[in-house]
Amino acid sequence: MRGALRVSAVVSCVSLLAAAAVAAPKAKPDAVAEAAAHPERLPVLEAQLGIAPQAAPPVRRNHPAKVVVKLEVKEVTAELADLVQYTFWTFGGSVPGPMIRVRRGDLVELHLMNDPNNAMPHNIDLHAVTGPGGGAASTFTAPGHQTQFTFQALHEGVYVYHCAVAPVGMHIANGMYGLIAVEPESGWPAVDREYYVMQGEFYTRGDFHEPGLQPFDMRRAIHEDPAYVVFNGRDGALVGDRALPAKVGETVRLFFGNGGPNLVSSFHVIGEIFDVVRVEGGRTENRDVQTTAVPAGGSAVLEFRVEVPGTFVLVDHSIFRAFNKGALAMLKVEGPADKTIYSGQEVNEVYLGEKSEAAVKAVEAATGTTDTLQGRVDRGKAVFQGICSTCHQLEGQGLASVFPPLARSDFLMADKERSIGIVLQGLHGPVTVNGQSYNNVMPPFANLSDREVADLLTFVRNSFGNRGEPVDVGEVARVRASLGGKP
Ligand code: HEC
Ligand SMILES: [Cu+2]
Repeated sequence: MRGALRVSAVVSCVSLLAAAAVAAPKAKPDAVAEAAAHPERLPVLEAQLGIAPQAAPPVRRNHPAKVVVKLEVKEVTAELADLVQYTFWTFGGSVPGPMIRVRRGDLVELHLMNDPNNAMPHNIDLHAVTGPGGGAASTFTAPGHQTQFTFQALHEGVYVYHCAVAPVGMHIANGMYGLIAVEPESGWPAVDREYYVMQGEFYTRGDFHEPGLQPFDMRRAIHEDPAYVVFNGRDGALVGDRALPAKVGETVRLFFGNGGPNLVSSFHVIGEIFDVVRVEGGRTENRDVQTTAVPAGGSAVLEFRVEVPGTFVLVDHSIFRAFNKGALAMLKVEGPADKTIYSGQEVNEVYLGEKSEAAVKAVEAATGTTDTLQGRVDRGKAVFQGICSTCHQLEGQGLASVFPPLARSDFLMADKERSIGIVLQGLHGPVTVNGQSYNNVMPPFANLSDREVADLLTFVRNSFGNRGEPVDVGEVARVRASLGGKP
């Protein structure tokens, strides 16, 4: 509208040539062309890198520049999980490598240094590069050497970079990946917090949480059978004290990358919905998304506002990876509750349904089941097989380092009341069973009736090599009452 008015005013008094110039108001030249016109005149800037989980800061420039990025490759032995060590190959000493952030059109002068203490040659393939090997062809670097090349960031988006020296899969599996973000000329909308999270798998000889220094296992890698699927290079990198912080009302942007080397991530934040997903790290914006697929060697940008306080768990929704391989991180949101958006628990009371004592009695009357010890053990066995055996296994043998055994369990047999409490209340935190430590979560089974719990524990405490007195209904009722539950 304003442009049209100006044109008519100008045409009346100056030459047609000038009118044409005004009619097409001089657009700011495309940043790629602008930088290419006089590359030697570009200001030279040192890149400000982002060390995960902090994202690299926004570029905040309205002109192109030459950005100097220095990455040093380090082979380091560090923790992959508590008590588990691994020799990582890294850009910059950690997994993922530093996040790089430039503006579309920028020239990026990339320096790759290979620490003289390293054993392997390395290079870098940045998916933001247009050119052979994404830079790998120019950066093959032996230990104690450095290489350099320059590329122009032609496309906006968020790109993975990784090492591409043979065996490529092994270099990536050992942790050699990171993200480079190429902002559009005008940048991305401002948000309150930006974080940098990358998923990756680790193929160790030992299974999940098997302690000690674990070597890389090529067979497992070829079979795509990782022991670990983690965020930011370590089981528990972003949980507990290391959770990502935010406050109610803030907007959060996650730069999420998947180093792979093999698996596609089904990235999800439990209890949140992404307002915007920049699909595959490109320009397509999807909205109102629950779970986004991020391929190996790909990325996504997730934006959301946090409306209510609490702990929001970031997972790969291929869910065994989250609970059994480490693909779990936390966002801790503090601030006032909004009971309209989320009420919190409103009801928690006993619901017996068809399991009421009356129903049990009716079944007994009909089937002639009596309260002999054998009758109770048989009923207890049915409950065990229906519920407990899913985790503790059919013979009560448990599952190494995940579910403790009930068979010959010193912990179970040491304290009858405690075992009743465990069934009613569940159990979490570290426990030692037969000399092995476990630190996992057992959910509560308060919905079982007193008689079911009594029968169940009578069975468990007299099976799988255990020997103990029966547990009677009155004992369960007493423990339940002492826990504040309803009779
Ligand atoms: C969803 C999986 C799961 C189910 C189902 C489950 N448990 Fe557990 N149980 C666990 C975990 C995990 C632990 C260890 C918790 C910890 O590390 O603090 C555990 C610990 C225990 C312990 C104490 C440790 C030991 O081995 O003696 C007892 C006793 C026990 N469970 C009994 C039961 C009984 C009886 C049932 C059936 C009602 C049951 N559990 C159902 C997962 C489960
Ligand atoms: Cu490498």
